[in-house]
Amino acid sequence: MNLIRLAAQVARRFWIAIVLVIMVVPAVAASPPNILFIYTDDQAAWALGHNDNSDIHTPNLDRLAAEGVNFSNFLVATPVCSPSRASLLTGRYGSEWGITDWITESGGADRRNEIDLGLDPSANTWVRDLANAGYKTALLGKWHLGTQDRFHPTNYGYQHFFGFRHGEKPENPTVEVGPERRPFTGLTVDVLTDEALRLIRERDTGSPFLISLHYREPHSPWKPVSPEDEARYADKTLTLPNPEFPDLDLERVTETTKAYYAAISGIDRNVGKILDLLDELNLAESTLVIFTSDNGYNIGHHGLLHKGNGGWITNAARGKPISETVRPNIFDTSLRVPAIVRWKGTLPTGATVDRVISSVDWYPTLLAIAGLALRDNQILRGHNFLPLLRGETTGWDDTFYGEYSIHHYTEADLRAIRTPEWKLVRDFRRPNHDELYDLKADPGEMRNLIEDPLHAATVERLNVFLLEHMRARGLNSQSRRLAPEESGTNRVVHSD
Ligand SMILES: [Ca+2]
Repeated sequence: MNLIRLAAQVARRFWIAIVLVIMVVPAVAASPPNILFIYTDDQAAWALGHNDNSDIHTPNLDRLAAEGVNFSNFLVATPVCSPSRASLLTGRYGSEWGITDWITESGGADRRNEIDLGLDPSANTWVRDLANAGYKTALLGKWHLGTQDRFHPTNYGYQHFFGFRHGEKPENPTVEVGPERRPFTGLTVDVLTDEALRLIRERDTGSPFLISLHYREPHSPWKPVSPEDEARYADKTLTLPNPEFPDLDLERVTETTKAYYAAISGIDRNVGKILDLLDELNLAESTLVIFTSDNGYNIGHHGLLHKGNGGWITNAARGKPISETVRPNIFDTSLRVPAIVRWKGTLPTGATVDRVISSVDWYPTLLAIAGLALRDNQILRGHNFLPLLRGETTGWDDTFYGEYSIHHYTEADLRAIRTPEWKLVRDFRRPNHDELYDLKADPGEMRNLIEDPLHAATVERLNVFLLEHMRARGLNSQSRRLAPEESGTNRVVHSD
């Protein structure tokens, strides 16, 4: 009897212990998932089938969205490469690291020499946090946060680098592999995918992996693409965003859009290979797949071609240098990127989240997904959106802050505050270039209301809001870029 009573007591305590453990375990999977972070270059949210584009062929990405959570308002902090990538990795704004425009390898008539500029290697990155927690980490593809050795991706938490420190051609790339720079034959998008497939096949089964797959596509130049991807659009009549825009160069808009779509279909074809392999290896439920990009894009939107440093794609601008036609901007089309998160068996499927998310929100979210805590007193500008991924809808602030201090081609210091109703863009460098958009009545941002006396009080209110937002975070209204006399020297400019 005593033995039976003792056994019952032990069993009761055991179950109580089990219940307590369940209560204190964070609301993530028991073991951290593999993370496949697919990051394209210059990909607008509007250029995907599941985002209501019936012209483009993206069946694999559409499948990913159908099996995961799709964000319809995911914005990047700065609408060009390098500062956006800095915001992704550090959870802070590019200006805080002295990176406000895309980093150039060489100077020129209309751009500065920034070969010695890069992300501060002492910056906290979520990649390093994951590596320290036992993840096997790899970066495949484009880096663009400094070309000098001290800015090498392996100094920021990536254990394996197979890629290029700056841009690369769409075909026959030269890829840095360990100490070598090795020539490859074939399309760059295919070459990077082959390496991702190899890493997944040869993974260390005792550790979770992080593979950051940073495709160079669909960045210009778009061609060559594979014949099958090109053929899809050759004879297709496209729906153009705003063909009535005055003097729009419709021929160029059409040809550019076709090339852009073909490059994205090339990405889609490769994403399909990876999703198939995850299924084949039974890794779909233990691998979180993310698909997103570093900035949005315009092809005829607002009469522009390109991103935050877009230039007029009008007949009058044809043949003119960029410096004469560039239109610095922080339009939603330049900011809004695709964002899909799939975690089979853990997150909802086929869900769409329309809350406003920023690229600075990735850092705390990825740590939460991996079950890791932030450092004490760590400065981060973003917030953990894992609750939104799980379907929770309360407690999220939709205020968005964006910045772009352009200094190649032209100069402007754009700072924006965006609420669900309004967007105010201030240009702290150029007088009379501020903008106000009524996002409810004019989501396409076609009517700048900054001079409308009816909205003077709104401008004033938003301006106070913007300045307070910046002041509270110590953010600058001016760029921290290299002065002209410093170009080409060995100085790295920090924000402190
Ligand atoms: Ca980019």
